[in-house]
Amino acid sequence: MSNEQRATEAHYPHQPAPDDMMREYGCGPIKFTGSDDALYERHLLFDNVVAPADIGCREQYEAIARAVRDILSQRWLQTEETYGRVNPKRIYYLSMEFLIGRSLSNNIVNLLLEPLAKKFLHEHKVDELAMLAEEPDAGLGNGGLGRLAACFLDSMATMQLPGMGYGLRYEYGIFRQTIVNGWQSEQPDNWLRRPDPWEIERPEEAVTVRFGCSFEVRAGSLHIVEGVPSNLIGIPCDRPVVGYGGKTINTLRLWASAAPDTFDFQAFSAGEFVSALAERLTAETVTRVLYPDDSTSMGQGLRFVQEYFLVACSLADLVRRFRQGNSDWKDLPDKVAIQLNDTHPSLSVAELMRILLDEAGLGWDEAWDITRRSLAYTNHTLLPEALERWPLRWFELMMPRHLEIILEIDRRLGDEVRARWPGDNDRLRRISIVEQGQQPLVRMAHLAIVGSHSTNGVAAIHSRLLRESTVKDLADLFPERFNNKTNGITPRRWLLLANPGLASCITDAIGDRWITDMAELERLKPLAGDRGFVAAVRLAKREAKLRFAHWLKSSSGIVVDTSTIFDSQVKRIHEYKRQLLNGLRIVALYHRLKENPNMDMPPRTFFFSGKAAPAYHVAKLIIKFLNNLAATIDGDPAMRGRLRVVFLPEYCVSLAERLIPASDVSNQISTAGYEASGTSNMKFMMNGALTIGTRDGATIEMAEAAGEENFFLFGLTAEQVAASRGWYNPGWHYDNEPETRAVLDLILSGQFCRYEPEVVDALRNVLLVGGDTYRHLADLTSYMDADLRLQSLYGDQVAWTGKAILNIASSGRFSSDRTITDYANDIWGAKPCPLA
Ligand code: 26V
Repeated sequence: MSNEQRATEAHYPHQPAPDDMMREYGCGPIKFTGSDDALYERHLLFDNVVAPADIGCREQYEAIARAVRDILSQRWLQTEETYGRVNPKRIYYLSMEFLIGRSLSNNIVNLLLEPLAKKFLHEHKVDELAMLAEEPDAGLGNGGLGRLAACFLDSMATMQLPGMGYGLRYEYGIFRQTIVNGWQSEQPDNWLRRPDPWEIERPEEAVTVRFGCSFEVRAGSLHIVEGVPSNLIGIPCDRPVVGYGGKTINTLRLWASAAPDTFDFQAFSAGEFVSALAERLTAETVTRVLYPDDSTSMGQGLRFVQEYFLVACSLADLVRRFRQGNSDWKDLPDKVAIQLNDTHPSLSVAELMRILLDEAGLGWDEAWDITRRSLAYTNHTLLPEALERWPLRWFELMMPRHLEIILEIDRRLGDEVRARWPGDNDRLRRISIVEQGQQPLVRMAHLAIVGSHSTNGVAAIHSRLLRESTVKDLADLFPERFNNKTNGITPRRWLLLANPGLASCITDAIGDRWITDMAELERLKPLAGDRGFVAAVRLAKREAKLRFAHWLKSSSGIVVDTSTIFDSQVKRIHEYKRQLLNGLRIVALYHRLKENPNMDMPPRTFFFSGKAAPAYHVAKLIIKFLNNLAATIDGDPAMRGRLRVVFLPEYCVSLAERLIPASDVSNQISTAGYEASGTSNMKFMMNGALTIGTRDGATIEMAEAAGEENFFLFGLTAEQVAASRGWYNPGWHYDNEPETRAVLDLILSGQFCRYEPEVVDALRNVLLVGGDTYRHLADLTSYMDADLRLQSLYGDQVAWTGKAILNIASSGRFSSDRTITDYANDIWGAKPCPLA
């Protein structure tokens, strides 16, 4: 039996025989088996009209994806039909971002079709990797927040929860990144250039969104035409969300914007016909592109329109669905839970109030009670610059009725504060929804907290800081609303699919129940000292490294040595995430090797990957520095076989799926108190990497679960960072720590930036002159200490792998199934609704 066969059979010991499967999926005459390929061939011929001789990978991909869609479509319909009949409490996850990645292999795995699909591909001589690579990543998100939304959808479907995602169908997802002379360059991500087999457009369920003004696009930006009301149409584009086991298939509904079809072309002359078409284009610009900046919101009117568009379409849609099965508005909170993914959809508070007041005709108190009990809000960041505040003026122009409602909410909030803290005007000012000033602003987090029944952070430390500092006044007023829900990731995509070698190792040891019950992984703990299991896990890591190295070489020509430690940091580039601190560590190691060429140090390969917001200059500078560092080290013969730095362009879900399983070391080194949770930290842990990191976000809970002795923790705590705010001086570290000084001297000498003095100046500014806001220098020494501990442990592969196994075994808590269970029980009050 080949390894491949073993792996797939080990995954799915209960795989039904093909005929059973046809019955189980209710697919009637449709067949998708190794022997009958009618479905595939029909799609090849009829969808693309290609002769067999001219079929390329893209046609193969489309035909296979459509065949898989055929298989799931009846089940998809049955899911919605069941929800309509049973009328359970439904969960609506509203998010401006869903970072989905590819769907074909995920859907095949979740439908338990993998063994059949493999056989089929083999028989049809399909080059599997090339075929799968034809599917573009659906990059409808910036990073953690969007990927979390996608993991949550997977968990809800797998747990048979009646959950639906609502988002926007961006024509252009997160920009594509290339590196030119070390600098990031951005290209548009035209991911829908080719037909997308996963998308079902449903024009019959379109909704109308009303604005108090009109819009026109001039010189590439959206301008408001005051006082002329206008409409936009939201067209649903649905995508299937296949739960593991293929039982429940939920829906992700993405809205595409368009102009209303009522435009009377007859009434216009030929010249105006063209301008009328231009108006259609303006309407379509609303969902044209994802905003690529995840840390500043000010001044982007189009973003504001996008947010309102998402809210208005989604609430109209879910209210319609509610009304189909229910007659009393009072029942809304018992039938509907709306989760707001950050403040981006927090206009929902005002929109739901508007619907209940103006359309349902309820009184304020009843409408307010229903609104609050239906909505819940998740906060994902404490960075003040990322907390949304929108000019009140925009509300006035675009949605005057909503503004009226918000001001009334604010007035009542003020009454409550005055009653509890008479005369405390400072508190009143801090707490109110409208921030007074030259240009009054609406604080969206305040609106979301006041207008919902639950506010949660995404890791214990983050939820505490949120309560104790960021929105302390609101937490004092409504303490019972605040709670924590530590993030999680789906083990289907991030272990079963991304790391088949490790997955089958685990299944061989403890069976396959872990796939849907990650607490099972605890049973691996006793095996951390088992020679056979240690050897199997080592082998799986070696295979994953080889697989990655092979892909890297074939796709980019870069050759890496798999016998070196693969040490990775992959995430958005942000100062607080401190890719620069990692760079300083590498310079320190380089310096040590230069000073002492015979030093005993295990050879390392450092991987970086991540995108910088196009307007975030320091983040782009960090990318440049890392690339320069990579080039200098590459060009130094003395470093050959000892140190290597690789910056992988175009970080995306698919790249993460390749690199994470291959990594030995995970860097989670944010300035403590800044990373709300992190989720790549969990992906690395689940894939058997050891973490070197700070006590921040969910990394704290991961170390607790695995035992601190199985982690490499270092650096200031969040309390120490906060306490040093008044007196921190990076110069002290330069003056008093010889290695810190040597590292900075090397960088400032221009060693890594020859003929680029502006890069050196900018780095000096970030690290020294500008005060080193993110404490790079304060943490460098303890980072180097942790790194030494790590190096020495790596020398003992059995001990290293033992710790990796303890990490894997403790990673069950960080499954998004656990997170979703907690949301369902504590916030939503929702239960599974299995199909008959
Ligand atoms: C803010 C803005 C401002 C307006 C322009 C577009 C935009 C897009 C995103 C954001 C908020 C970003 C917040 C965020 O991504 N937080 C991350 O959430 C992850 C999931 O909870 C968490 O693991 C990360 O630690 C946290 O940084």
